[in-house]
Formats: sequence, structure tokens, C-alpha cells
Amino acid sequence: MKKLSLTFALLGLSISLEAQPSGFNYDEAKVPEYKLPDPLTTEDGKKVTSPKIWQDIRRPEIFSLFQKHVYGRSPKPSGKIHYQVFDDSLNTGNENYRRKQVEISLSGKKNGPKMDLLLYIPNKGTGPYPIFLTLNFRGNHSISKDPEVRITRSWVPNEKGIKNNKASEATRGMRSSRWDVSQITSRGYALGTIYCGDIEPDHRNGRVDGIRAQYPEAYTWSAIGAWAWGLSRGLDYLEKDKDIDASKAIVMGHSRLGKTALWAGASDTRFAITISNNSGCGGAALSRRRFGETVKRINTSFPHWFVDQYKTYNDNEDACPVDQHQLAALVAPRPLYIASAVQDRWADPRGEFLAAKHAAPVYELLGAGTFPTKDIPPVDKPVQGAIGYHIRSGKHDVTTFDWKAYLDFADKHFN
Ligand code: GTR
Repeated sequence: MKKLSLTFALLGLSISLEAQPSGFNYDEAKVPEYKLPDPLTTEDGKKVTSPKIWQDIRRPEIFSLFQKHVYGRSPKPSGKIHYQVFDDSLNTGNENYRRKQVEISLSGKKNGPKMDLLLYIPNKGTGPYPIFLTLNFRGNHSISKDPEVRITRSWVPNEKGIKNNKASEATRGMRSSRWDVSQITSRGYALGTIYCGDIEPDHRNGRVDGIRAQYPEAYTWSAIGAWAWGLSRGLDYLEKDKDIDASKAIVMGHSRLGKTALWAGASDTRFAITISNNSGCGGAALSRRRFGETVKRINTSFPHWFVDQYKTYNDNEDACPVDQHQLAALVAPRPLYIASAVQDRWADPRGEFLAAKHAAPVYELLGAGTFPTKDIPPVDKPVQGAIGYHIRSGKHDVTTFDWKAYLDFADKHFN
């Protein structure tokens, strides 16, 4: 998406806008009327009146609807875990944390496909530490300037300094502004990250080279399904790592990987907290609003992210039996955070907020707490209950502000 910043003065106020693809609706007045499927009414029309009915009937129903219509059905893991810690060092150039790198077999087979997990572990206090587990877009080496991080050997997109889809020193640290490792570790949390392309390369034919190729065709899953599944394999490993308190694992992701974090949090209830940063269409934003990115557009640009069935909802959102507030509700009763950014209109900030709001009745039914606001809160003022939300000033990104809000939220729920 081409982004361009325009600054203009309106009534003496300076407002900065991020240009978004044209031909899409950014006008709230033009959002069509829509009716959301009720998370608390079963498919055969019965009201969900108790936590038991939610757990036994409605939750499995919604989960399998998302499998069938949106993200696909992922295979059961082999149950075997093979991994090798190939780096464990205090020498990170930062006194707040040490580093570990682990090669993890995805299929449980010693010689099968592998992914690299990069861990930054706090030096302060004594472990085991709670952890943010995340995927990254460009390789573990892109998240920090640390010269010891192994450069990914997986496919990467060609961009500045990158040729033949092979990563190099050219992209070391290119995304470091999004990863506030110092703040995270100095507050006593570990950070774990895996390159999504180690699980499946992010392109239309990625299925052929990624983990999906290893499983029988009977499993109709998607790239987002595969990435989320990979996060769970990362968590399998973390359960064995004595530095980490895997009962306090927070799955967090940005944008397409925010969509993935939501599906991972919905699919794997071992994740104690789920965080979606600017996840937009196919993530937290309500599809029926057709604000900014639409189902048709996302299926056209990124057909591999979702199952084929999802394409039948192009210009046909109301026919989809689920909407994204129900994905949020699948995380209940575990804490959930959804974050937006003012200039990220492509991701429909209001639609992301409304998903949180319409998931809240499920949290209330389960006695898990509430979402303590009825309206979208003021810019840069996080609201944190069982569900947290903020709309940050600025663009589509992950910033120090976002990390502080997530750390505050985690502290609130863990301490
Ligand atoms: C955009 C896409 C969004 C979002 C974003 C990203 O091009 O339209 O849905 O996922 O990419 O992942 O950065």
C-alpha cells in the first residue's frame, strides 16, 4: 500500500492524514446498515444463557464456522518436539537482556522443516519470565541491529538490497523501531519472535514451499492458519524452556500478523493473553462495515491468507455466517487487547473498536470482566478491562506507546 503523509490545517488545527488506496469507503456516513451475527445465540436460534452453554455448544460452533469459512482447519501437531538451542549469550550490547536462539522442528521430525525462535530474556530479577510471542515480517535479524542474530535462510521479498529472495545484512535491524526490546525486558518480560516465512512464505504460492506442503490435502487451511499453527509450535517449545513461564504467554501481532495473533489466541487456549495491533480486515475489523479494506480487496491481493470459501463473501459480506467480533469472543474469558491507529483508516479503527465492544457480552456472561467503555475512547487514552483497546495517534505501525499499553495490560492481568 502506498502511503503518503499529507498535513493540512483545518480551523487552525494541524491534522495529519495517511493516504489510503482510493475507490474504498472512508466515510462513516456511507457505512451500510448491517446486522451482526449474535455470539450469544446458537445456530439453531437458542439464547446462550450460561457459561456452560457457551463452552459446550456456542464456542465450538463459532470456532468451526471460522475454520470452514475463513482460516481453515489446521492439523494436529505430531506431539513430538525437536529443538536445538544454537545460541545462548549475554553479549547483546544491551544490559537489559540476554539472547537465545533456538531452531525448532515444525513437524516434530528431526530432519523436517524448521523455524528459528529468537528470544530476548530480561537480565533483571529471576525467571521464569512471562513472554510476548510474536511473528515478524522480514526475518529475526530485521527486528534488531544485534549482529549475532542469524539471518533467515527462508524466502524473503525482494526489496532494498535484497535479491533472489535471499536475506542479507542489508535488512538487519530494518524493523527495529517496531520492537522495543529494552522497554519489554526492563519491565520483566521476555520477547520471542519467529519469522512468519519460516512457517510459510508470504506469497500466493507459499503453500507449496511452506509447512502446509507437509500435510495431507484433507486439511484445507490457509497461510494465516499455518502461521498461527507455527506460533503454537513455538509455545510447545516455550513450555520446555526453564527461563520462560509459558503459563504467561502473550500472543501479539501487527497487521497481517495481528490477524494471525487473533486466530492463534482463538485456536490455542494456552495463550494467556491475545493482542491484535492494527489488524484490520480479516483481523479485528468488522467485515460487514466495508470501511477501508474490504473482503473482496483482501482476497484479491492476498488470496493465500484465507480459505477459498472466504472468496464467496467478496461483495457479499452479509452472507458470511461469522463476523470478526466473534473471533474476538473466542478469546474469552482470557484477556484480549485490540489496538488501532488514527491514520490507519485502511484497517477501519472504528470497526476494530466495535469488534471489542460486541465481544464484551461473552466476557460478561463468563464472569471474566467487561470492556469498560461504550464509545471509542479519546486518542492515546487506553481503556483496559478484560478487553483493552486504544486508538493511538499516528500511522499503521507498532510504537513504544503500543508496547507500554500492552505491558500495562499484562501487568494488570498477571499481577
Ligand atoms: C496490507 C493489507 C492489510 C494488512 C497490511 C499488513 O497491504 O491490505 O490487510 O495486513 O498489508 O500486513 O501490513
